[in-house]
Amino acid sequence: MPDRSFERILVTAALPYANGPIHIGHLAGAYLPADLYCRYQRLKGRDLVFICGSDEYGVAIMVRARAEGITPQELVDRYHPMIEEAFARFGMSFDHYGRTTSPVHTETSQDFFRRLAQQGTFILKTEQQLFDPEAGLFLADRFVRGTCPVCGYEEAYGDQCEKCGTSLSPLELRNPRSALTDATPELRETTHWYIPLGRLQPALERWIDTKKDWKPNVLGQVRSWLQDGLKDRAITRDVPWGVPVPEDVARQAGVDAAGKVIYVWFDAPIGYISATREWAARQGDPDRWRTYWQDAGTRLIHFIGKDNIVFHCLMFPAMLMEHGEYVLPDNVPANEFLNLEGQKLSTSRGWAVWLHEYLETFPPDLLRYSLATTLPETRDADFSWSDFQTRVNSELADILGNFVNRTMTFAHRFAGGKVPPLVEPGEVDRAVLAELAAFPERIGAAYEGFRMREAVFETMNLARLGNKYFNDTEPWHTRKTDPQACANTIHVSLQLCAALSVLMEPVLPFTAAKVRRMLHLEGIRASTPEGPGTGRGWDDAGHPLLEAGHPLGKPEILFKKIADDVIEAQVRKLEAAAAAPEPAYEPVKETVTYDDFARLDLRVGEVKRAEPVPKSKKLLRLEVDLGFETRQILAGVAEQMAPEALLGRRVVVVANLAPRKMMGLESRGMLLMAEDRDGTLTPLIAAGEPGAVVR
Ligand code: B3M
Ligand code: ZN
Repeated sequence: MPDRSFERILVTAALPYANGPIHIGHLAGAYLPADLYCRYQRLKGRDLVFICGSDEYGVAIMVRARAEGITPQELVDRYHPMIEEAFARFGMSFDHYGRTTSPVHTETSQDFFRRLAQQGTFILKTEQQLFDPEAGLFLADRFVRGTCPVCGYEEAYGDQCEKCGTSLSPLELRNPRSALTDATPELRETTHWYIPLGRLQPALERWIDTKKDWKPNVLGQVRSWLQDGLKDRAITRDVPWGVPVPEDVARQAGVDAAGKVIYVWFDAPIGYISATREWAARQGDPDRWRTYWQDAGTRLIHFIGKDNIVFHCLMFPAMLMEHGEYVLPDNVPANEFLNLEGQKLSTSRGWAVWLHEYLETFPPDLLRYSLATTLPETRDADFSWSDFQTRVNSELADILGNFVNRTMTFAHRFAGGKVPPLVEPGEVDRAVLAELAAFPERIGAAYEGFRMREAVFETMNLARLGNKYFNDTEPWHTRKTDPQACANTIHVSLQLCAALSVLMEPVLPFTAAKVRRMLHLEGIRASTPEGPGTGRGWDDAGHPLLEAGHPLGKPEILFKKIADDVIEAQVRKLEAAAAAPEPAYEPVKETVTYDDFARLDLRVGEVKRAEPVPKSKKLLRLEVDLGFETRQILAGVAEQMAPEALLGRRVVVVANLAPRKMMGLESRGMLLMAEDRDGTLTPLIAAGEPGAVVR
């Protein structure tokens, strides 16, 4: 723990991109450790706000939306609620889960940008950049591919060659081509705002030098960035998806703001601030966010994965420093990566365990526990299904579940379902109670130091202690030979169960609630924002929580053991997803002459209306503007595509196809679509005016 005193804690967990569901890699990197920490701190009685939300801008979102034939907004509208729901079912205890397409976020990031622009932080640079004439877009970041000038790899990205690792700028690529349309890009002039990280480096260095308690893996990366020397970074982009550059700022700079947006890594961390503002407004105290962001008594902590270190340890702090009214992060306990069954996670290869799928089969606590024991805190770690099974069966069931169950069973059979009084406790009884007293602080110190694995191991040690005590005092003998000793064993064991129900709460919140129900233990402070913020909490768990005579509820089984075939099914599912055979390419058809081809009349058309055909599962009814006329066209794609995916799009139409009747409607033409080997359909998006001839 840092020696500086603090009055409140603001915790953030990286905003996940809303371009896919959450998997165990995300959970192990940022979310689970953040949740363990926050639940612990709330039980400690600390004033804490826990913020997260969906990151909805950026190139990754655009590329994914394009691949699915939908708009970026449609994409994030699909994944944001899905992610939020999976997090909730997993027990993530956010005070607020926001999203960066919210109006509050637009305003907050524009205000931030404006303030830095007006005080002269930024530099404006006009440069030649690659422009895709077909898509009508500047090709930022990963939108360009080409040949690496260093190793000759032909699929290098505009910012990096993945073969040799060289970091590149798009202009260095040989034979560049657009990753969107495959067109050869042209050079065009464009102006952008830059944050002068070079100039800010000395201030950042002085600040980083005070961070002696940061994790070595984090400091190592930060030092190496600093050693290489920070480069000024463009913080605006010419893409159609993002927070617009404020018009007044652009006007003052003499730049046309049209089509310019704020770079996603500039707006995303501001998303933490916007979400805190939304939270404050919901609390009915709209200015309260300032206390957490702007009062020096705040301890700000960012939980992230290692790929986000530079942004949270250098870029965002530089922005906050320049703004001047914000606290800076106190710690950034970034984790390394989690592998799966010995291999790197790969969402494209299907080598991942998806949270929403996991939750269909198993309770959340089992994954929370098994992941918490294998978090990649100092180096990459591995999750395997067999390890998951061992953790559940040999630790949760055999140690924790067993201890609680035998205690409850004895209390019902031999103590009348009540807490028996502790009378003339023996040496062993007193020794165990003394040991218990040290647990809250020992486990707490591990949480404070971001050593979550250790914290969880120490928690389980309390259950281990309980089992050992139960075995050593042999209540199954003493109930006949020395009833008072037996009652004392039951009393002390019940106290350990009660303490466990508090101390296990960060990692096993659902199980903890179950144990407290069994014990009829009430008046415990909540580890979530919803429950009571007062009551007995973390430190009280070191002392007996139950009074003699307190009536107990029914014992329930806490953990069911997982059978081998259930685990084997999970492994097979994973392997099947990863080994799905490459489907064959369709063979090329018989050769045709140019004249055969030329008989086809292909035109650009704009889809003016798109709607399902009543009673038809397959058909969409489209009205397509061909310039010289508007046609009704029926497309058999309703099962693969929402009407909105086509609406407003310029597409390629076969204009001289003989009309056909379907479901009593006439179809006059056909849309050209690309069909991937897996059956995915993508409309051929055309440029040019409606009616333009395609040849
Ligand atoms: N969405 C990147 C990621 O998920 C990014 C984090 C933003 S935190 C402000 O890895
Ligand atoms: Zn290379």
